[in-house]
Amino acid sequence: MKKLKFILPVLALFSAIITSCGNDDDTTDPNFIPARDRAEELIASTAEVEGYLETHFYNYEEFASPPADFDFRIKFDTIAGDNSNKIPLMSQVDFKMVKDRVDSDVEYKLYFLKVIEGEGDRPSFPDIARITYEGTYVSDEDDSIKNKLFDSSVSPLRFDMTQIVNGLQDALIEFKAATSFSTNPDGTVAYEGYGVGAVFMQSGLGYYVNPPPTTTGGVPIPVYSQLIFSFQLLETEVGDQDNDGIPSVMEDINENGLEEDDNTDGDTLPNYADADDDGDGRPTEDEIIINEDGSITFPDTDGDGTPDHLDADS
Ligand SMILES: [Ca+2]
Ligand SMILES: [Ca+2]
Ligand SMILES: [Ca+2]
Ligand SMILES: [Ca+2]
Repeated sequence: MKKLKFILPVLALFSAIITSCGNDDDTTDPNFIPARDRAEELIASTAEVEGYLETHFYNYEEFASPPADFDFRIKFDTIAGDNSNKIPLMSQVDFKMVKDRVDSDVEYKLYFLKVIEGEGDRPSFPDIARITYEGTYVSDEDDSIKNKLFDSSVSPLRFDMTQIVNGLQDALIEFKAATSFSTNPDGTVAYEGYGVGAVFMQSGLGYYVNPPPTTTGGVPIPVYSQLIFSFQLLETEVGDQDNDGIPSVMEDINENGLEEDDNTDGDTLPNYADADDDGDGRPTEDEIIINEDGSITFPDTDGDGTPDHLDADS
């Protein structure tokens, strides 16, 4: 029985796992250094991630026979000394191929560790997730800063998955949330059946040249750092970021699992963030019909095969 108590959840306002919208191309700055080629960096960063996986292990023995006070959190350590016979992460991870969000020709082998898949609902990529997490970075350039903690929360925080680092978004959809939770008389929340995992991402799926500013007590993250997140996936809700009545997962028009590259009217807002998807001045919510059972009907008034909310002349 996997059960854990948490203090009352709070809303995440400031957290390093939120991606910044930095500008890689400020060529007016005299000190401007062009960002490294993403395809070349892919090779170096993958080697660094794989080097970590070969030389580190996690507390799999604790998960196999949990001590009475076990907190079901993943801990990593180096395979050395007393631990030299431990099974390396490389033998225990899964991987999948995921696309770079900037250069669609670049594809990453994203490694993730599925310790406990979870038994509740599986989030879609643009959903809302409540998680606990620990984020560290790996940097080969300075051994003294290898595997540094930069952000964590043992209290559950609620995140819009479209706003967090891409590699974490890609990993969370491989897990399931808790089956149930209950509030104890002392105000703590107990979850059951939640997912526990980790992801080991190349910098291109993390911050690349735009690490978040240092938060109080945190350490600055070097550019091009590989990131590791371990997490517990506790709750998930369907995301409708633009509140137009269409769940964001249904606004992935090209069905490629990315929310940011679908933009019917070609304005500055992708469809999942655009309350008037075709730019015809009629809000999307007025061009669809939400039925009593929650299903959505998409009228096609002019019968041209394009539903009204994506049709600028209808
Ligand atoms: Ca929407
Ligand atoms: Ca898409
Ligand atoms: Ca929309
Ligand atoms: Ca229309």
